[in-house]
Amino acid sequence: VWSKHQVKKFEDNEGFQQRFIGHVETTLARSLYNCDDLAAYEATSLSVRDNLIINWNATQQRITARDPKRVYYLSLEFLMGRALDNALINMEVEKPDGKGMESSRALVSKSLDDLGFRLEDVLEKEPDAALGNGGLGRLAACFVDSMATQNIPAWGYGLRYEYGIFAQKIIDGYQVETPDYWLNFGDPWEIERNEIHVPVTFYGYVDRPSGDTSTLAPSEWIGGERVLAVAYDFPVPGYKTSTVNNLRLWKAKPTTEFDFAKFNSGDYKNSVDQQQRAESITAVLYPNDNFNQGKELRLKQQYFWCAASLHDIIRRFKKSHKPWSEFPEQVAIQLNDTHPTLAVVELQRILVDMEKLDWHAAWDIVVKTFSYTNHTVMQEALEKWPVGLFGKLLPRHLEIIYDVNWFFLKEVEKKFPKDLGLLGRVSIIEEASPERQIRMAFLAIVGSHKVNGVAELHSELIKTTIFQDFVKVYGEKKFTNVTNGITPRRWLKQANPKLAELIGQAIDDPDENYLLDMSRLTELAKKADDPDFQEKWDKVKAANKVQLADLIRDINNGVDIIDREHINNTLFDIQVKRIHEYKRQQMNIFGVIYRYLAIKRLLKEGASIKEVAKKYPRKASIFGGKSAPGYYMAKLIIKLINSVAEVVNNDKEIQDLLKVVFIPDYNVSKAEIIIPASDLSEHISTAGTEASGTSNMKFVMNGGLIIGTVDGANVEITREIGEDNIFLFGNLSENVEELRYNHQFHEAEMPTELDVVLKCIESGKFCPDNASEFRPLTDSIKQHGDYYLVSDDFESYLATQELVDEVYHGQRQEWIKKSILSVANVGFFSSDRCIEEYSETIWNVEPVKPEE
Ligand code: 26W
Repeated sequence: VWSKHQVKKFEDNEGFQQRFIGHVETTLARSLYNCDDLAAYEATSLSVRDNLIINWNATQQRITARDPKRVYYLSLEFLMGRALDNALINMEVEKPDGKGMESSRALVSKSLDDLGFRLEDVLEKEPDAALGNGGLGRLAACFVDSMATQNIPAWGYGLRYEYGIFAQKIIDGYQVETPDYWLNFGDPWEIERNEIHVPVTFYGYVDRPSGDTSTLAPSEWIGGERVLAVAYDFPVPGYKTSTVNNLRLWKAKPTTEFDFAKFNSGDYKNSVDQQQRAESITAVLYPNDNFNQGKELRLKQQYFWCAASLHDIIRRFKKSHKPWSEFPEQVAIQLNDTHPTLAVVELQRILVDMEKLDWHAAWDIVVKTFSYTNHTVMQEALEKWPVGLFGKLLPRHLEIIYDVNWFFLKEVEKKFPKDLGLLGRVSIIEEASPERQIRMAFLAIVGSHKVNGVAELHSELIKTTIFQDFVKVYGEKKFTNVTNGITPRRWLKQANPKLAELIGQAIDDPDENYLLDMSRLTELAKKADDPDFQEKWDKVKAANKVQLADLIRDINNGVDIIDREHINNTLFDIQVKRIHEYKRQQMNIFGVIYRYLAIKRLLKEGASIKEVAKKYPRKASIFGGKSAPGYYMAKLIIKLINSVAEVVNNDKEIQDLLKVVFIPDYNVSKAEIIIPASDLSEHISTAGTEASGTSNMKFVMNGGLIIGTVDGANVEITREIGEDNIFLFGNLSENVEELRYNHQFHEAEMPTELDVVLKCIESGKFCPDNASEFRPLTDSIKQHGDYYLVSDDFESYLATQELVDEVYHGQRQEWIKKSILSVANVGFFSSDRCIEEYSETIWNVEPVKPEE
């Protein structure tokens, strides 16, 4: 009887249109006659969501029934971007001829057309879900896509920030932050689950009811402040599968409990205020990338999220009535950096205090459950919490950490009896002044069975630098590598549909099954020398460059910066990523200044523009990225880029040979336009500082070539695509320490090229009103030890850029061949490969496939 009443998915034009109109007229309470693109976006999303929810339910039921081991990916950031186009691509409907399935995108596009809307315009109405800073958050988004695609029973857990990463405006060349209130029109993709709410406690004190004084005995934490965590679910559809996984984000709400003590004392206002404060916990994403500020509210966010997520995970585990000892066979929890490390402590607290397990039995379960991914070696990014602040907010957790540390150090002492220095170095508690600090990375290592870095070089580096002593204690085996990857669905198919289609034709896979097995791209290599194919390849790139030129024109109030006539003859040289001194955008803009001055000098010496163009052919230098609001030097770099753009772009004498563009508010949806349009992209961090990088992979997957240092995943990209197809330069990471040491103790030795550039900046050429504006940037190199080694790498950077020009302008067919061969060998960097590696070597989980 019930099956008759089952909700049905839309399967054809008519079905979609019925749903769409239904949502317009009832859910949105509008009529089709006053339905604008925004309403059409909402109604389309709700219609698509209906289908996803049906598959979501089926997926969850299947998993409950089979009860396999599940993965929980804990990340404080999920940089999802837009959902609709991705859902349309991933979700399948039956082909009109009834022979098999196809992506629903064409169907929905056609249906919308009939109703008088253009899908492209409708898609543009969706705001980005920008709940992340950069690499780490986007990696989490790629991973949930791949886990769904591979039918891994996996949930993501995070926070539902009201404000994502700020929107960046550029005013007079300076970054200005404005709030990203992304939920303004409501979010059709979220399912509010008011019935799933978890109380979370802070502050208070610890009591031991047994009268036992040992902190190892079950204890009771009598909390002070209490808030509720309410679940919001976001469906995560896999590609060419009916699996729909879940991303659960928590929102903080006041409890319905009321502080009667305050109320009765007449302090009604304060009582309400305190409740209001609850919501501030999930109000805003911290906008720091690779920098630890140590704010109490951030610790509150972390505990709020870990406590709610663990409660949820344990509730689900308890449904299967298995003994606690089997918890690690049912549950794998991945810590995305140290941000969720409190979950380790919370699980131990639940097992000891609530479930009354023996301390050591509990700890054994904890360690088997967790694993930790490190994403950075930068000292200033490593999380540490002062014990005072921590103990006030989480008194019982502090006790547990001390006990964990005590047993850990005892173990170390047994193994290395005479090494007192070692004990101090590996202690989870740092004896620092003015106050002791908890080293979260060390806690994460001790509380996990596996620790991984995100690219081979990085994974080696953590073993020899920040975690060296832990290798001594635990041995090599605990430390492993899983090189990052990206989802080819979003970063090839969605961002670059023309290239995806051309590839499908070339390798005789029109249904684009290669997006599930990127090793099949190697078949492209056969075509690398085929002039017809090269021409088609080049045409796709040219079309994508036109789209980027359109975006740049729109940003510039409708005025073109890049000469339309010469787009396919202009090298698009792109660096888009968070602005950070270690990523060296300053070196890039110094290179641009050098080029500009060189062009000017040749002209002055009487060369014709044609002659100049031989040495310095057309180039557009394109930048984008946000700076942390409090990061002074990064903001100054943004200002310098904009100031240089102002001078260069308005210099008539150089006749469009060089253009400089800063694209404001770089985000996922802008990346989807920018990345497919690159000829060359820059990944030029000081060797040893960029853990992996993931945009490098995205650019290569879209047929762009790379100029880069021997750092992060650039190393493996080189190995996969071949060293002929990448432009590497600069010092190696093993020499960085010595080079830095030399800078400290010797007079700065400036290469003449850099000297010319720095002097020009200091002359006030780019800031006539305030000639010393950029002094901090030039001083950091000349006076303050050049920590990021710009002076050591600048000459080889310039020389390599010259080589780039020669190949791009002098041997275009060679260039295109390199581009094709790169894509042919980029398969390794699919995040599907990452998820396979995590599943096999860290999580020990298997797919749960839907029945065919
Ligand atoms: C505590 C402040 C803070 C905030 C964010 C510290 C550290 C972070 C992140 C771990 C920084 C980050 O996003 N790291 C990047 O992670 C990417 C995914 O693994 C790598 O590709 C990048 O190289 C790395 O910088």
